[in-house]
Amino acid sequence: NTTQFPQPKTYGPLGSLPIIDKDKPLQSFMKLARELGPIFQFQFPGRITTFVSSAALAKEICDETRFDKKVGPALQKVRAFGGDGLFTSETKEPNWKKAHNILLPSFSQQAMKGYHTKMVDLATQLIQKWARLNPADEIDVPEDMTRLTLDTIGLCGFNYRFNSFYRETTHPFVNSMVRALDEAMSQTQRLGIQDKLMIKSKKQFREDIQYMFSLVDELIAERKQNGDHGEDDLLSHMLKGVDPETGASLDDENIRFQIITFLIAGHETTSGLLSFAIYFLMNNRDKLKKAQQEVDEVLGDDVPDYKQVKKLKYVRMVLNETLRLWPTAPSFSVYAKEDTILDGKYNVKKDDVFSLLIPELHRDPSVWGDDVESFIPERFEDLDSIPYHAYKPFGNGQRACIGQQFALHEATLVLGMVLQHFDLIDHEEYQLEVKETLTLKPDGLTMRVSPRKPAMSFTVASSEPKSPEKGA
Ligand code: FDE
Repeated sequence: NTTQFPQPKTYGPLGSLPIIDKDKPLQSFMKLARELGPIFQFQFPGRITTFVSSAALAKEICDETRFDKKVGPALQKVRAFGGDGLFTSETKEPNWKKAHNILLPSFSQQAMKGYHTKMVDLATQLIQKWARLNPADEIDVPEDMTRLTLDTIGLCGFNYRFNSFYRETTHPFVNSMVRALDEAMSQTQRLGIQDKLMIKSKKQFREDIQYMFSLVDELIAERKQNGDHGEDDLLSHMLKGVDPETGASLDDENIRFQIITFLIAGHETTSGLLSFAIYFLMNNRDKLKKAQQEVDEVLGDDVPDYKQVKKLKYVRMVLNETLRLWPTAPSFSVYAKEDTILDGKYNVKKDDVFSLLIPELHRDPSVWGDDVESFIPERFEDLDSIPYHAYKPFGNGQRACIGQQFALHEATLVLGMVLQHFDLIDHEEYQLEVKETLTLKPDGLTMRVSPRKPAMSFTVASSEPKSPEKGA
């Protein structure tokens, strides 16, 4: 039997592309899922993807014996600067497994203890910046969160300080990265002939990639030259690590791709997460109060240590619920390894591609109930009660996010400290607009803060450099 997948209207060689909002493709697909149901086929120019958005179907395409990660057209374009780094490599490329094995220990719980002090350093820079604002000053939330997360992955990963809080505008690396990501996304939406005409964008693309390579290559060269001074960061693991399976280590070109990969993956997604969390808390004052109570009990006036962050259970639940409603990496794709049958009725051919619409999966009423749009962190009180395939903000299986613990520790620390120090003021009655790049962000979210503690009452001793001795 051959049950057909539902499908929207098509327009000749353009397929169904004309019905998609170019600036908000993901939100267009979410809308289609609501019209056509939890599985539908979509005709792009020259290729077909089947979108999936129920827990039952997610369970099937997350079965790694039958499906494997697909590096789709967008990720293909990102390979121009991500190369065969973890995020953009095929599972069967030798460098995927090798780098996965070498880098896994860098993201263990044990490793997080080592990153904690550095994370506090940057969280403190954010708190101090906000503490010094005048009451009427407005904060561009995604912008400051991006400063924070970029600097955090830079410092924990490569002992490099982007010093974004000391800059009026974003670091040139970020400009290049954002422009290159944007161009990669746009290239996938252009038709062949259109794309050939974009000579200027292509030149910019090449220049941006060259700039990213040169900054990163310098970082690698510097570390090699100066030798190791006991740094225990990602870069030192990349340079020294050997794959326990094969005894092989990473070559310089792959290290370059990994660094760029971590800079991209480690900052866009986490800054979006923190920004959405602030949005949800501002709009759910009772949850905000509850989180603040926990923070006051657990942290008091302390600069959080590693163990205290682990005790911020409700803050962690706030982040989980934020990732349910707006998972900042909102979809991933798989291909069928062999012919198979889906849901007992759909014939699937080898290499057929499926994309999971994570925000829709996270709104499956059979799992989450009828109030799927409500922000209720209490859903995550007991993690074991959540069906494994109903919640996928960090992807699936062996190709799931290697940075999950890193991102959650960082975000819990930062949100905890923000709540410890400030009341959040929604001065404009912000209406949510979700902006789409490779990731999601609340577009144009601003707020004001009012300090909950007398100015400068918090200790910054652990991160402030000691002033030099007089006469020394
Ligand atoms: C990954 C990831 C994923 C999957 C994708 C696919 O499948 O395609 C997801 C979904 C994610 N990731 C998500 C997320 C969220 C957040 C917040 C994050 N994420 C964060 C982070 C940080 C860092 C550092 C990272 N992240 C990283 C990463 C990597 C490297 C990857 C790849 C892996 C493999 O091996 O493949 C990912 N991430 Fe994430």
